[in-house]
Amino acid sequence: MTAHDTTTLDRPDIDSSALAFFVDEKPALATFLDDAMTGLAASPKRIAPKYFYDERGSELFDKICQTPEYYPTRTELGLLKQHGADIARAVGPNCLVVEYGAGSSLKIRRLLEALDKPAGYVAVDISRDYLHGQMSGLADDMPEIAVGAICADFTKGFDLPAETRDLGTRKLGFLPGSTIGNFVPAEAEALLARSTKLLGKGGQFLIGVDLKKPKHILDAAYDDGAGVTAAFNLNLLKRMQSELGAELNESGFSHVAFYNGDQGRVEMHLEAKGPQTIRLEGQNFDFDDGERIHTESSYKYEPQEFADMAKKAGFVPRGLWTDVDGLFSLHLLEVAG
Ligand code: AVI
Repeated sequence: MTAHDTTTLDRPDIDSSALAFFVDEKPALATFLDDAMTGLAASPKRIAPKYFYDERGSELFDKICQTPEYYPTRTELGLLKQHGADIARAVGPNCLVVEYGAGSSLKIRRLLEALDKPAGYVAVDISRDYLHGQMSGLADDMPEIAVGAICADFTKGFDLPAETRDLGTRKLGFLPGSTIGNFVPAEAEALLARSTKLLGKGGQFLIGVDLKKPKHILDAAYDDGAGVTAAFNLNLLKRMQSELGAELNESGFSHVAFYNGDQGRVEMHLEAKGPQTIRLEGQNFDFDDGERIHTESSYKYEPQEFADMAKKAGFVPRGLWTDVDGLFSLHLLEVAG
């Protein structure tokens, strides 16, 4: 057995026939319980945004993307459609696309359709079953492209399997949705720097980055009128109750989201309405009235700011596409040297 396993060897329930490969690096899953205990004991209290995404959280995120206030998804899809030919020209033919995360397959489908004869596509995601389901569907729909998947935590680094060695003449990383914004800038830069090794000489990276903009637009995008984002944030408390057995009063907390211009980020918090206690594993975590749990930061970047970060990480900016309203950007970077 190598450093990774081919999942079909030990998961007979999974049919990988349409996939060129499915590699399971068996990423270590930090436990929700450990992280919740540590985060609630910290000051200020915090829980990492990755815990939003259980099944209900993922469904709520999909709904957020359809709210009129949350512009990133439709704007980025619009950019991929409008500038697909330019992106394809800049990238060149016969590339191997490596997607960091396996999010909305709509975006990758749009990109693969636009590119000039892409040789292959590899999705890397921590959520094994979701990854397998999404990628099998894509492989069925696009039989002309070799589609493979790697179950790994892309923030920690991963290797491409031997099956990709002869696929394409250069690599194109793809990280849409401004996922990069959910990392603090030093982590975002470190992620970019690590990716230069995987993408290699002449490798490129297409990254969706949300732009800085007037506060009222950002405040509304993260606090939609229908309350979907609020439900998404509060779902963390539901998960703590159902999965960790936490005792808490869900209606004793409210969703708070705002653009913090000094930090260049939208922050989401859960705020105590009056004194509250979360009891977890026999331990009480007390909240004063108005005390918050910081649940997410979503950094926004001016085009030049992001390009400067990319340069420090070892890339040369090669292309930039933004919409006419200045909401969202797509950066094409090339590994320097
Ligand atoms: C996944 N991520 C890029 C989203 C964002 O905009 O930071 C998550 C999200 N949080 C609230 N709305 C959307």
